Amino acid sequence: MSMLTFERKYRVRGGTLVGGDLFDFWVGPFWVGFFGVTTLFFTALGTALILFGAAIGGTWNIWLINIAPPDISYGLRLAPMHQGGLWQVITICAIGAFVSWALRQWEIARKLGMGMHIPVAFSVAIFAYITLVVVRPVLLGAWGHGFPYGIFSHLDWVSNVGYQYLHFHYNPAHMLAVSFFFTTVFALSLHASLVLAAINPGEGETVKGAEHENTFYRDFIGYSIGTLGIHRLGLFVALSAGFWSAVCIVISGPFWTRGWPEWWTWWLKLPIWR
Ligand code: 07D
Ligand code: 07D
Repeated sequence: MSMLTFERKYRVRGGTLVGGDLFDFWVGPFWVGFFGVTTLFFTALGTALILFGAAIGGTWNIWLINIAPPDISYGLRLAPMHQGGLWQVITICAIGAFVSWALRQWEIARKLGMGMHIPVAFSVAIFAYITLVVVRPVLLGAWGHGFPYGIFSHLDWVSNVGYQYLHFHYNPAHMLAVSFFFTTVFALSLHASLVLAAINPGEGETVKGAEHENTFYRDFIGYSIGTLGIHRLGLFVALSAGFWSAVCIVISGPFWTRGWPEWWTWWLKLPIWR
């Protein structure tokens, strides 16, 4: 595979957290690293186990393949392979692969002398996943509270768990998470349209830069957050969405067992109404 001209400059040793020089090399465009090897290991094993689960699950329909967690009666014990044990090992593989991936990002960022924003951002997604399949099940006392691995079956889980709390939209942390998701899309659409408007104008027009971008917003609403600022804001709203998602599900069950609409009765009980 051909190498881009600038790539050679950055293909230097160092920055590894584990393994020293051992895995400090490239295969084609990919840097390998110790955590590249562990990612590959966990991904291959996890995928093979999903295929095994599909083979014994009675359908090869991609939408219907389902690998369910153990029955609640197993509590926090290991279950037999065919009764949820497979889900437990796949969960270990998934966590192994995601964490390895984040550590690989960490090593590459170190190698290039960059900030740790990328692994930190990905860690928030991993945090949400671990909250769903480890933290909440442990707090509730059974692995059976994790979500099943299947395209449609995991949707059923979200719907069922949502209705267990009557009306999940009344969960205040879910409100925050949803609002942050919407804000993220809003921020990206404003940012992307502004950048395209400046650097990709009609044919024959001069390409514009940050000055035009900032001036557009100053003329328009009297304020421009700036080129660096919009990315800070974007990362903040995106990570907040993931963070409040994790909060909204971990409080459902371990800390609030009734319907979410009922949580709002604190408002009616305020002394100011008496
Ligand atoms: C676009 C980056 C690329 C990633 C993609 C996902 C697999 C799974 C597994 C056959 C934005 C690749 C998918 C490797 C194959 C098997 C066994 C990211 C992009 C394209 N969900 N979810 C989807 C996952 C949860 C929910 C689609 C994963 C929670 C709802 C895809 C996880 C809850 C809807 C998918 C996870 C939940 C979906 C598109 C892990 C709350 C949809 C995802 C590891 C968070 C949508 C049929 C996407 C859909 C959808 C994957 C967890 C809710 C299959 C890997 C339990 C309501 N989820 N999901 O574009 O169409 O993400 O479902 O936590 O409506 Mg989900
Ligand atoms: C967990 C994914 C982690 C992914 C990782 C990486 C690979 C590799 C490889 C592509 C967190 C995986 C990578 C596999 C792929 C290649 C090559 C992301 C995760 C580590 N809800 N709700 C949320 C909305 C309702 C309910 C979150 C909206 C109903 C429950 C978000 C609506 C009821 C749970 C959200 C709505 C209900 C949620 C999800 C609207 C059902 C959760 C985002 C408009 C009747 C979940 C932590 C998220 C949660 C969650 C949005 C409706 C129930 C805020 C917009 C009323 C039970 N909902 N919801 O968490 O918080 O991403 O999970 O109606 O558990 Mg909800």
